[in-house]
Amino acid sequence: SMGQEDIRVIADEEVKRGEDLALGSLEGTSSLENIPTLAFPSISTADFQFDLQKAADIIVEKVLEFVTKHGNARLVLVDLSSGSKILSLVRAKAGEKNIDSGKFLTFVGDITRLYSEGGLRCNVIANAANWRLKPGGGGVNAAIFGAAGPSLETATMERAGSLAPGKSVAVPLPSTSPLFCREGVTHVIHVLGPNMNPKRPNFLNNDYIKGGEVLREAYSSLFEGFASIVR
Ligand code: AR6
Repeated sequence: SMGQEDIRVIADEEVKRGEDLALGSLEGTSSLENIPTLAFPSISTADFQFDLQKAADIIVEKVLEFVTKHGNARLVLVDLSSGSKILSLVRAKAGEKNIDSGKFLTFVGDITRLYSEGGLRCNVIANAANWRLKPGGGGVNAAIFGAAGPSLETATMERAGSLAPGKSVAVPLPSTSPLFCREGVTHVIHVLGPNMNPKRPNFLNNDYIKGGEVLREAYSSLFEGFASIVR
């Protein structure tokens, strides 16, 4: 089942539902629900086979950079299972760096059902895309294109025909898309991460110097894209 896995113990869902009046004294409680939020999957760490430890370091580095710079926005790293290795690694590293748990959390659930099944409002979601920006191919890409319906493909093609590794493109969701109506998602940001899988295009052949650079660039591009949407 879906559940919050904050770095620290702040019961966001309780805060949101307002069940616990004592939490009402928390500063900014009522704004928590409306704070611009980006939900993102761990880019490149499944089908693209990027090393999890190295990816976790990069995620925490980039998240820290973002939360230090932007006051009124929140980032949520999502994965499907509570046994997710990348979520545990990131939680541990984020804890070490004392990242503000109101600005960054990890969450277990399907990124296409965060509000309807998890009660978590995210106005922007990121997709670990392929270079063609096409539906299918499995993973989170297939899930997002599937849940958004055909209008996402059309809207995406109006913005970009392809993506280079490390780059992203933000696509406004048509208001008819189920992701918009049901989940309250207004934008999908497609990101292309570095690929360490020999069976996929732009294979980096275990080059983690280049791979690390490209993954950092991917997160910078994603977070900047998010910042310019909510600015
Ligand atoms: N909700 C949340 N997280 C998910 C979901 C979901 N519905 N589905 C997968 N994840 P991957 P990559 C997590 O393989 O490694 C595609 O075929 C997953 O557990 O989707 O960047 C594209 O077309 C993992 O933590 O992306 C590309 O060709 C994370 O999302 C290629 O795979 C990313 O896993 C991209 O590979």
